Amino acid sequence: MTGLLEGKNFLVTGAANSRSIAWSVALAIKREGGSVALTYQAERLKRRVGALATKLGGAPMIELDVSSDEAVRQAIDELARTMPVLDGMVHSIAWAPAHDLQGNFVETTRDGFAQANDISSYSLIATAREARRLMTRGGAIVTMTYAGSWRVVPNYNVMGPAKASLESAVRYLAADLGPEGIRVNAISAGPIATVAARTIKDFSGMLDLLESHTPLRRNVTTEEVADATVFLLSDLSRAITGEVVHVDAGAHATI
Ligand code: 0WE
Repeated sequence: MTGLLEGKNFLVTGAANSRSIAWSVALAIKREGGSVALTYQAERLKRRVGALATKLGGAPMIELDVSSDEAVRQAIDELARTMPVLDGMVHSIAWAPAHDLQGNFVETTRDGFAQANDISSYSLIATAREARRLMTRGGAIVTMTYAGSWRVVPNYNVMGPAKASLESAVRYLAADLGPEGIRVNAISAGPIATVAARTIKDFSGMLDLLESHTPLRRNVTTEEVADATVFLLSDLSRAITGEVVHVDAGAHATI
């Protein structure tokens, strides 16, 4: 049995805990025979990500603060020591200040807007620019987005424009990096009760509603998002780039 990602090297960002989408992605890459390096945001998260890296059989761990160009450059330099050639990167990072994820969108703060775009969208550009240096035999970049980019989801607020910006960046990066054999795609996942999401007001009410209104009459799991990510990282998707794939039990078509 050979896996879809046999002999390939991947950088997976955003695995903060065992409920993170990125953690399921790391497990799925490993299952398909790929090698994984994990990033952690800062020293205070190193132990938690370290436990995940151990479960992956001792995956390399790299500190990555996406808010600094210099830190991103250094992180990829460090990655090059264990993975001189990279075949793909998974970007699973988003953040906005909690006060901008509730109330009226019209009250969105200038600073919250800037931070949401910096951490949730510009970070894809910055990491792609540096990762590209190691993607010398081509490869694939996959990021995570959400339908709040194109339809109004109560309380998603400032993250909506940030995800719209991210999806647009996917298309521009796909155009830029396509000639060197690097594909860039996004997965638009349905809502999942990750640690970050569970802090959100009325999140479980949204999951309940979807359960009765999606075509598949259910919500999605991180494992299902991970399997679609494996597809976009693998040669099975070799002619797909600049695309946003919905992994949402069909919600985009009906809700
Ligand atoms: O992109 C997201 C959420 C990302 C996120 C979550 C938090 C919570 C803690 C970004 N920033 C923060 N900042 C915090 O302080 N999702 C797709 C999940 C999500 O978040 C929502 C949703 C859904 C779905 C917020 C409101 C409404 C729906």
